Amino acid sequence: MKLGIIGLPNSTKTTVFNALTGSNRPVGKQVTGKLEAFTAMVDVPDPRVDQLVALFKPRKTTYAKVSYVDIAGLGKGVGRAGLSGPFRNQISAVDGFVQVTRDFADPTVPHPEGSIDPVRDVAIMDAEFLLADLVTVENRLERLEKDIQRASNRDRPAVELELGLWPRLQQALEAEIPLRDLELTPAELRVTSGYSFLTLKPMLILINTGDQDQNPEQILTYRHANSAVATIKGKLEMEIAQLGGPERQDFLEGFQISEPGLNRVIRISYSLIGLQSFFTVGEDEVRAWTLRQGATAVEAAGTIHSDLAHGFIRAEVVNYLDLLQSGGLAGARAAGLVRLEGKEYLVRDGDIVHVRFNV
Ligand SMILES: Nc1nc2c(ncn2[C@@H]2O[C@H](COP(=O)(O)OP(=O)(O)OP(=O)(O)O)[C@@H](O)[C@H]2O)c(=O)[nH]1
Ligand SMILES: [Mg+2]
Repeated sequence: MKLGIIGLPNSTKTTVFNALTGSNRPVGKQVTGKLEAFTAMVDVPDPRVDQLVALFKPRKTTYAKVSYVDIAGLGKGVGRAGLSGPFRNQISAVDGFVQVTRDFADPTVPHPEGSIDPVRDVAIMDAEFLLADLVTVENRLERLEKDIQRASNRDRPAVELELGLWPRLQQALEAEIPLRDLELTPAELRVTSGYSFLTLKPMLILINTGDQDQNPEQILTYRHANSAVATIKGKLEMEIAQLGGPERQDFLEGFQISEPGLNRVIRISYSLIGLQSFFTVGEDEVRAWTLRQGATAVEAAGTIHSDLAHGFIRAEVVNYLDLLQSGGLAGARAAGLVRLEGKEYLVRDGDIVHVRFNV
């Protein structure tokens, strides 16, 4: 699962990338116009895992993971010009976006628009994405005319569906409504899935407030489906992320920071792209596994190993809080807090799952 970091030139994308991933990419280097993409994987910080580790003292601890890509070279005009091949490839491959925007003044950091205005900056990037999607829709509409004439009776239903769908997408985009705001049926979503629409992907607006503590809602409102707004102190968080383990701990304790602000940002972006975690526990390993929200117990089993899905009998499920409060699995069982669930059980975020299976 991958999130693409986008934003205007010099909007502090690479700084945020370094903060989120602990990487050490050079910042302040203008690379505008040239495509560069760097990917790094990070652990999703999860206090629930830490609590389970304290209880089980396992030999190994594994957190859920998410990747970030620093996609440089995206600026004003890309939508109109059409996204070129390599850009398209980078951008299509992500499951969601982190749009970085600046809300701090610093004369040594020039802004491409000449002033600080996060609302305007977000509107510029959004306009490019809306336009890129509109170009895609219009191309498809043109070809659809020909497909209608050629369609056999068997293909009719599919063509009819598209005939209903594409003009709706066009209208929305022309009205500057991102496609994620539309209520599309599963069948319609399947049709759109081959086109990697940018405005269909989840969007986290991340405002770099420099040294200031600020409420994101006071800077801008962004009321769209599958979207969120958060703030980050970019440079500070980057410096903290680049400290080694013990130094980092000292720093956080020194400033009485309970956890780095970016942990929250990582968690928001993880759930925004439709992911949740379930856990497996034991003396060998405490592990967080990534699962789509709305997935079933047998899908959870398959995430661990395909054998567990094939031979699935039942899943023993207990909420992590119940487990912690009863001091372990034995206690939770004795208290009747461990449930036996079948294949179709919808796994919930924070479930501890133990799969019983046959090989
Ligand atoms: N004062 C201040 N400067 C910052 C902060 N965060 C980043 N910067 C500076 O902003 C400049 C641009 O940062 P980058 O992270 O390179 O921005 P970018 O969006 O990756 O730039 P391009 O990839 O060239 O488009 C650098 O000089 C950073 O040091 C911050 O919180 N406060
Ligand atoms: Mg950069």
